[in-house]
Amino acid sequence: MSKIPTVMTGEEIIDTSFRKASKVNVEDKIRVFRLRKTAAARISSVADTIDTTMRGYVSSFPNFDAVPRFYFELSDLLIGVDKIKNALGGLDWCRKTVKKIGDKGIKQIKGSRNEKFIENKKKEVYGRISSVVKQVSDELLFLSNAREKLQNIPFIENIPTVVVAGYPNVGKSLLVRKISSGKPKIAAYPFTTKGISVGHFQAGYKKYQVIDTPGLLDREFSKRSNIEKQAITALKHLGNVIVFIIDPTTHCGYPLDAQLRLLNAIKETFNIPVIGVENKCDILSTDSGRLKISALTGKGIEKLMENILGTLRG
Ligand SMILES: Nc1nc2c(ncn2[C@@H]2O[C@H](COP(=O)(O)OP(=O)(O)O)[C@@H](O)[C@H]2O)c(=O)[nH]1
Ligand SMILES: [Mg+2]
Repeated sequence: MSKIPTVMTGEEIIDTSFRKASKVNVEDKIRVFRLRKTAAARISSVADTIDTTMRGYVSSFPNFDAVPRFYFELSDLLIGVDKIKNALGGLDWCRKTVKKIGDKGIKQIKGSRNEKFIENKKKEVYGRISSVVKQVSDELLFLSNAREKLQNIPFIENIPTVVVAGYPNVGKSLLVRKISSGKPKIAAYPFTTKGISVGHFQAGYKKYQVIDTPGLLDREFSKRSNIEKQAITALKHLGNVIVFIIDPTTHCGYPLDAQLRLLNAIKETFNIPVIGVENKCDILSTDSGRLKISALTGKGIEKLMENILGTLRG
């Protein structure tokens, strides 16, 4: 997906294209021919600029029929995919209509030797083009806002994905960092002020993705706002396995029973495998029978990875 360029307002598009066209001049020794050719070339320039600009906008927006599901869900939730499609359809209509008006005007001008007619016709065509562009002002404004929002949606790939969940401070970020080969990318997250972090790791020839979604799977569901609930729904389409981290030391600040309740809620909400692990085993190692790791020292991580890969490979 290409970066979406800044979307201009209708007025800006009109100004830019008319200003550019005003610099176009065509020479001819005969005055009326010079005026005629110049008027035609200017109209053609205006129509081309508008056509190119709007085409550029349309092609820079992602093809929502092909984006990863999670991206689609979030776009739909935050902006509305149909609304984007309709607005882009409006731009297509606009550039085609502008082209038609331009072509027709040029034809009429080319058949005339009357200076006054040529000048008036050019003015008329300019006026009609302006009004068509103004008709998509709302769409342009909408797309300009949509662009901002889309750029904040982390682009998550369609590859096997491990979602890391658990209460705050249990060690999620540290684990994501520990098991990612590169540095996890932190992307702005549209639902909370926290960043979502996305890391990758490789096993054999296959690439996997591990993500930490602070603010989403780290609290009881009943306390969720509507938008968070929908974001959690979007997560359902994303993850192939959830690693739920428990901090038995409770240094994280949350009692063990609350952590276990959240674990159960997540198991009930998601119908994908959930692996419950106890972190910070360098401080406290219980006899719970759950997998024990230390994201700090790396202890148990290898075992966890085996477990994750075993689950992903089914
Ligand atoms: N002793 C110890 N501390 C840990 C371990 N994992 C995380 N921590 C610490 O716990 C705190 C919270 O970790 P963080 O990864 O930010 O938790 P998150 O809020 O779940 O992402 C940090 O101070 C970490 O250094 C661990 O295995 N052992
Ligand atoms: Mg964190």
